[in-house]
Amino acid sequence: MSKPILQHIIDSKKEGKKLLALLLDPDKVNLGETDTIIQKIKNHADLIFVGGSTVSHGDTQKLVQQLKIKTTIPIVLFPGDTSQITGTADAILFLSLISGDNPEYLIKQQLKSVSMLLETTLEIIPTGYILIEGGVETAVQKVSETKPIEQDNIELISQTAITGMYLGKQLIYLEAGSGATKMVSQKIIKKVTENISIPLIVGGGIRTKKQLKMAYEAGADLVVIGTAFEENNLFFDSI
Ligand code: 1GP
Repeated sequence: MSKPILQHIIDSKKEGKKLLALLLDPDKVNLGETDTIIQKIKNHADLIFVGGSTVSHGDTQKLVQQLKIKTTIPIVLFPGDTSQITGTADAILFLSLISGDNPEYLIKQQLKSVSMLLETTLEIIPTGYILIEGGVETAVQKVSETKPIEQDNIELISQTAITGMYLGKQLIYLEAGSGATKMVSQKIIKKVTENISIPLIVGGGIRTKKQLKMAYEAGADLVVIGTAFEENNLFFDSI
């Protein structure tokens, strides 16, 4: 992929091509397994997201370095904390948790990261991150100390997404949380895509081929899969 990653996502949306990202949590990946992981996903995943709510810089850096040696699939940081920033990746989702009111995740972590980012060539992708209730209390809820928006509050979810777009975010990410028992509903995805013109990422609790299809059909441009692959590394073969 020679063009910048955001442009690739925008172009794919225009062409109606749906994208898939594998999320790897450095806490859960054994570095010896990276060859196998790449083998299992290479014909399926368009992007690899790396990040987690609690991982350290060292773990993230080692995993990204290993992946860069083994694959040309772009590596996008999906950091839970500034400490996870490493310049060896290709891009970073510069997240702002716009569904919550915790200044730490709205602006402070971002500000703390700037001196590090200035030292890298990472492509920086401004992303409005919206936490949706996913059936269980997920790590991101605990760490960010913010409440997710209830799934039936579609109007608020939609208006939050529009607010993110008006603030200049280039992507909106609807997140049910890793390991969610309930994915973001089709109704929500549909309503949000109808109201924003920027690409939409959906993740959290998508564990079957049927759910993946449901997310795409409702309008998701990019779907993120983490837990389903952790539990079954043949997951991508089934899609
Ligand atoms: C989490 O959206 C991602 O940030 C993926 O969630 O682990 O439930 O697939 P899962």
